[in-house]
Amino acid sequence: MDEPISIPKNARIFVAGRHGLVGSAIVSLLEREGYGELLTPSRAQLDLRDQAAVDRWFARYRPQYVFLAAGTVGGILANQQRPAEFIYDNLMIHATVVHAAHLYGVDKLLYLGSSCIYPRDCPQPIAESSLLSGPLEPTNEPYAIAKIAGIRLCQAYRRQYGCRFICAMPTNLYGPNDNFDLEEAHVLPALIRKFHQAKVDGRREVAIWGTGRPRRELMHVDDLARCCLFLMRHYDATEHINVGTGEDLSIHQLADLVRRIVYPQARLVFDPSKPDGTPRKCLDVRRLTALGWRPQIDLESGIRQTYDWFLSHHPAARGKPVGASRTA
Ligand code: GFB
Repeated sequence: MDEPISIPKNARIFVAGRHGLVGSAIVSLLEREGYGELLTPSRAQLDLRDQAAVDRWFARYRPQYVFLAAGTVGGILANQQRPAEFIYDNLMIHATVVHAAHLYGVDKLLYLGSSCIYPRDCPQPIAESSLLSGPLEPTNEPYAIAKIAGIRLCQAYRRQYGCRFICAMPTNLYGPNDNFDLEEAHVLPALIRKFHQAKVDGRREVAIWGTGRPRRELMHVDDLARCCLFLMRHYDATEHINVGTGEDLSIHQLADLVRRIVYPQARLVFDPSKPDGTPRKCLDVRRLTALGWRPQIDLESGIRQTYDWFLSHHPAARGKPVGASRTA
């Protein structure tokens, strides 16, 4: 393990993407840990795609640590419908923040990618070394290319300027503050909302996109937040590092688990006109576990907790319309 760094409680820490699933979990964790100088500009206060604005902001606030969790994100359909936004926004956000972090001498930056950076058909579980070893999954290629560019960006700044920029690749995530919009969401929030709505409407059938055969690994975002802080303290290497549970299940099994938790009387109906996406995505997490880190939240408890959050916080649970997906 690398020599741990101690981040002072009064360090100025920039969490980019504080309103998104990941950024909000990192902010909550840092607050619980007693960090008092968090910098969390909203999208309206700072457009992270604008280099001049980002430079001015860094010059003024001088962050010492950066968690780069901002981006345009979404599930399989959103990726297919808005490829230009997914590649442009993410390329720009990574570039402006990484460049400013170098210009203004940030002590350490953690960049968050995604497990979709890996080739569609690579050996499972997916080792870090599989990066760029084959063609990508077409449903999210623009997003994946932006995320791969982000890794290479951090590595290039590290090599040329000696910046302490590190890269973590989380698996599919879920938890409080997720996007529950049915067109935009990832599978788990979409399933929670669909089963809930069917229960409210008294409908028995719930539509599951695709064949149900693809396999996914899911991790609770609070585990990811803990891991991000752990990596900020303990990891300082060029190579990106996978973050996951190392366990996956089929979409059919996942839908059945959500059914049991939300609406046991429901029946699953598969809709093969919708895309399956990549057949399997399960990360090899041996590099992370060798550092001594393990997730704490099992999938069933995580889904129960997320459903409780949905019921108490989300307008859709009360039948109101829901909003947008950009996390910056
Ligand atoms: O989570 P998801 O949208 O994205 O879909 P990916 C995962 C699987 O769940 C696919 C199925 O096989 C979907 O067809 N699925 C079943 C559903 N019912 C639903 C539903 O109601 N909504 C959704 N969304 N899916 C994303 C990438 O891929 O993963 C992103 O597109 C990102 O770029 C993210 O990398 C982590 O896992 O296929």
